[in-house]
Amino acid sequence: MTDALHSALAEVGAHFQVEGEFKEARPYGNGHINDTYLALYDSPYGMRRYVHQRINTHVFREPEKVMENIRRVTEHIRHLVIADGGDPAREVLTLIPAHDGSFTCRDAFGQVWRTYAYIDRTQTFDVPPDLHTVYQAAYAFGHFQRQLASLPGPSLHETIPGFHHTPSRFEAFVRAVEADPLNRAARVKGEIAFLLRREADAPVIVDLLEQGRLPERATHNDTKINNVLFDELTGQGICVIDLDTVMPGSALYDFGDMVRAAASRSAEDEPDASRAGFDLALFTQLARGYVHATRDFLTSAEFELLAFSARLITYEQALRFLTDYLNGDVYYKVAHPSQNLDRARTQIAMLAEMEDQAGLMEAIVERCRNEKE
Ligand code: ADP
Ligand code: GN1
Ligand code: MG
Repeated sequence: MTDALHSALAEVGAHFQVEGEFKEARPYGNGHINDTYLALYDSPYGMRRYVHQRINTHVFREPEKVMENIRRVTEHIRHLVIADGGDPAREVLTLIPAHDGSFTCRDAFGQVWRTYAYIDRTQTFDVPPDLHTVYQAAYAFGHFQRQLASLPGPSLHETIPGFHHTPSRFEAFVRAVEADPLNRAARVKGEIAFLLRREADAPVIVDLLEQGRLPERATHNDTKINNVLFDELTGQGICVIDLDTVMPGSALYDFGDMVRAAASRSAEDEPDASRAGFDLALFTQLARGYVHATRDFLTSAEFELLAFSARLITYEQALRFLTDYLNGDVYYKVAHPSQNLDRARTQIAMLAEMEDQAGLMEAIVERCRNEKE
């Protein structure tokens, strides 16, 4: 850890009601938006670990609304876990208050930070190691959805307006193609044409939501597998994390994004697109885990669109990554100039394979609905 990072994080930590004395911190996780650090504190009762996160306020313009959503959601889940005889220290995130009683602080540069208790003896995976883990992740996201189904009103804040409004994502993509500020469009004509051809898919879910034919729910909206903590001993998916985008939406986008992220044959940014693609065996476990956790409360309309939702969100992510590539990498963190293009290409490869296997995907979802756990 550099001296600058050490003192910056020590200063951040001093704002929060942490136990012990700051020892060290290191960057943690692989998020594309916020900056996450694992910090160690020396207390008379042993080492204490906390997660300090700098919230990206270009993306989350109103961090106080993000924090109010997270506070409401974590409190609600904590009550459910306790009522269920579970462990509230492990099955839900614990926000650590600042000394002023709020849940954020600002550092010397005006950046906004929050702190969570670190949940020990857990692990996360960017790429799932086996089918059991995939089943567990899907079950955990389905269970999370069930927990939020009883969240008392009012509706959560919309922390990023139009986050999964696919038609708006399509329009932003078209604007980026037209503006082409870095003259990158000529290099990706095939990808652009592929995405333009699928415009008709974009409004399917938002239209049904608007017509009241799909229910609006409190949803997670960023269901990557690395947003589930797995118990190191049992391998069980015990806690859903990364709650910045919890807001009103469709369960379908959660299922779809989980499939996009976890049923992939490659890393999201695999540079060799020929290695990217969609894995039906992984999809089967995701469908099983999710359906087993949700089958008594999702509507038939939702079940019927589960397989389609995986294609739709993969399409949406391809639009978003290619938009950012064309715009000059202004949204997602990138480690090199073609990373957003690599990400877009893996999504396109997955989407093409999902389209070829659409019938099989539908049949798998249907079988999961009828099978016993
Ligand atoms: P990002 O927005 O950067 O993805 P996350 O909240 O998902 O931020 O955190 C990044 C990573 O840090 C996670 O994938 C997980 O490995 C780890 N992590 C975050 N919070 C905790 C926690 N409370 N306990 C244990 N690990 C955590
Ligand atoms: C971002 O922060 P992270 O890495 O969990 C993005 C998601 C994308 C994802 C793609 C707020 O999530 O929507 O699906 O990257 N989060 C935001 O990997 O835009
Ligand atoms: Mg995350």
